[in-house]
Order: sequence, then structure tokens, then C-alpha cells
Amino acid sequence: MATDLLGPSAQIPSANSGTPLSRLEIPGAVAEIFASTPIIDIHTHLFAPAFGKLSLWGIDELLTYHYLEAELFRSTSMTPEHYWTLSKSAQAELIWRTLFVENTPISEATRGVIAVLKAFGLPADGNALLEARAFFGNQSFESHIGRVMQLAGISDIIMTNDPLDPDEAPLWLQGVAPHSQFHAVLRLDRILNLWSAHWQAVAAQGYSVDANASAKSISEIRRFLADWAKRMKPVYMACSLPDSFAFPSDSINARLIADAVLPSCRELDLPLSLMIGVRKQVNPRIRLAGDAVGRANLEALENLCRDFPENRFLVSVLSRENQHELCVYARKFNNLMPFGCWWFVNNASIVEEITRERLEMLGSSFIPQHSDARVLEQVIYKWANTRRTIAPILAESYRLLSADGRPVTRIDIQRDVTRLFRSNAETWMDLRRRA
Ligand code: FIX
Ligand code: ZN
Repeated sequence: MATDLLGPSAQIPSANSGTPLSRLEIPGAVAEIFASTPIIDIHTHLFAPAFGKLSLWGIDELLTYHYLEAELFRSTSMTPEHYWTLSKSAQAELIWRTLFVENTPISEATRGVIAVLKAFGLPADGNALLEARAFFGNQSFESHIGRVMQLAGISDIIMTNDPLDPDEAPLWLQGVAPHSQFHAVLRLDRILNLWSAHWQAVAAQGYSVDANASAKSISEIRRFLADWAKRMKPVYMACSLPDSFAFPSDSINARLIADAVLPSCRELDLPLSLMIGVRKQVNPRIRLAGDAVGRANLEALENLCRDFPENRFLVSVLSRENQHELCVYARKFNNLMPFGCWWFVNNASIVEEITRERLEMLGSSFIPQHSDARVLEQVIYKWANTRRTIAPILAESYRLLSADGRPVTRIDIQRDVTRLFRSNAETWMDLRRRA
């Protein structure tokens, strides 16, 4: 298993893998190959063990996930203000009682917790919380990570790392031991979206920048990015952008992207990941759960891909209405890689729709999914859901290909699954960047 995970992603075809599959054999072959191909999870909010308490895991963290907090506030009379005064364990107990006992856990996020309990052979009835706490309390995090990644069928976890985060940045400045399966990403939201609130934090790290992001600031930000790239060895730079994102424009955000971030990405040979369409904090009372979605004008992306052909753009869009446009733009620009069904579109009914049109329009030249996991064990259900939802859609593509006159073999299926969930990512980002 280890060599498969780390070596080139090509799999050794078995004896009969070149034999054409019958229409009835295709779904089983797809499900089997999908289950046995380790996935590279290209976007998460997980941390390697070296980041200590930043790494969230265990039942209380699973229950207080912001997806569940959003659902809690629809089913409880408790105010958010009161909820935030509770301890983590009291919050978890309220969510368990409200969403898993007093109501049936049928939403995608509540079903996820049930699936995690099942994966560890834990009960899911009313008293499950105590038993789950005892179970997770007995795990050593290091070995637990290995088991969770095995259960999820993933080989690599790509983190989200913020050089201005007050808890995380000091750890990097002290020096963080690398981990072979966790890869860093240089996340730039505070710099690109909240410059007025965070330029002083950049200055405090020793870079002479100013509130207007003047020309001097631009070269200093490039120095900042180069220093952090040396420190983190990121596999890409990233930023989420609002639905109002416009490019080109004379906003600080657009200027920093054009004059600092894109040149640095070219110099460092790193893709830039743009996650477009979030409306931050439409309801700040519920904190992380308070973000929403808006349809973006993707002409900004068109301009970026056309005007910066030397840059690679890894893009995910939050609005359902933007998905088709993203697919079409990917047919126009080969420096654009669509990835994932992000956040509010990460529900089976919409993942089906998005994945079907991407297969029809892009073949296997996209990255279908990422987990966006914030709590370690979430990768178990998020990837089980992805395999369950996408395998039949892939199988349908092969049934149609076979019906159209070209037989399909296990070799075909293995090559496509490997490309979709491994080599597209490996080609776009150098996962073994340790020099
Ligand atoms: O910007 C992002 O990376 C988003 O994924 C997060 O901000 C969001 O809170 C989330 O967890 C979505 O699943
Ligand atoms: Zn995310």
C-alpha cells in the first residue's frame, strides 16, 4: 500500500484488466477501483500533529462543526449569544440532543457524524455520546491519523495555512517538522481581502508595507511571500474571494493579485487557488456558520486566465449557478483546473449534477472533489459520500461509451480514476516539494 501511495500514480494492471467489461460488470469494476485508489485531498482545514491544538479531532469537535451549528440554530430556541457562552462539551451535548435525539439526523452533515461512529464500530443511539467520548479519549493522535486516512482511502492531506493567523504563524516561525502526508498551502485571505485590517501584521513581521499597498508594499509583499514559501514549502497559494470579486479593478485586492501574488507564483512555480463566491458573515451572530453564497461574475476569472497565461489557476466556485460557466472557461483555458464541489454545493444532489456536466465537457481533465474537512474524522464520511455519489456517474459514462461502440476495460477505469483523484493534482502541484 505505502509504495502505491508514494510512487508514481500508475497502478499495475491485473491479468484480465485489458478485457472488455460487459454492461453489467462496469458499475462493480468502477466501485472497486474507486475504493482501492488512494485519493489526494487537495483542500482541507486539517493540520499535521506538529500543530498541536490546531488539529481538531474527536466527537466534540465533530458535533460542533459549523455546518451542524447552522442546523442547530434552526431547531433550538437558544440564542447564538447564549450558545457561545457554553463550554465545548456543553455545546456538543446540545447539538447531539437537538439534532440526533430530538430530531432524525437526515441532513448530509448529521449523517456524516453517524457514518463516522459506524466506521469505528460505535453505537449511534441516544447514549452514543458518552461511549464515543471514551473511545476517542483512548486514541493516540499519531496512530489515529493513520487509521483515519486508511478508512477514508486518502494518501495525502493538503492543509490551509495562514501566515497571519495569531495561533498558527508563531509555530511556523519557530519551525514545524514536515509530515510526509500533510502538505502546506499559503493562504492569503487576510492579505488580499482584509488588507486594511491586516497590513500592520505584515509590517510587524518586518516588512515595510503601508495601508495603501503602495509600490514599495508590493515588492515587500513579494519578499513576504518568498520568505513564507521557503518556510512552508507550499504546494499552492490560495484565497477565497467574494461574489463581488472583479478583475481587473483598482481595488487593493486586484492590484495585489496582479502585481505581487501572480508574479510570485510564476517565480515559485506554484498554482494559485481561487475559491470564488462566498458572502462572508451575512449573519455574524453564528460566526463561522454565518457565511453565505452569491453568484459571481466569472468574467474576472476569464480575464485572469487570458491575461496571465503563465499562471496556473486551481478554481472552485461556491454558487450552483456558476458551475456551468466554470466548466466552459476550463474548455477555453488550459491554465484553469476546476476542482471540488465546495461547501454549499457539496451535497449529493448537486455533486451529481456538477460531476456529470464536468465529465461531459472536460472528460477526466478536472479534480472532482476535495473534503474541506475541519475535523480529522470528517474525511471518512466526506470521501465515502464522494465515492458513493461519483462512482455511478462514472459508470454511466462508461456504459454510454460502450453503447456508442468502444469497449471499456479496467485499465481505462483505473487510468481515469487515478487521473481524476491523483495525477491531475500531482501534475499541477509538486507534492514531494521538500528540497
Ligand atoms: O474558505 C474556505 O476555505 C471555506 O472552505 C471555509 O471558510 C468554510 O468555513 C468551510 O469550512 C467550508 O466547508
Ligand atoms: Zn475550505
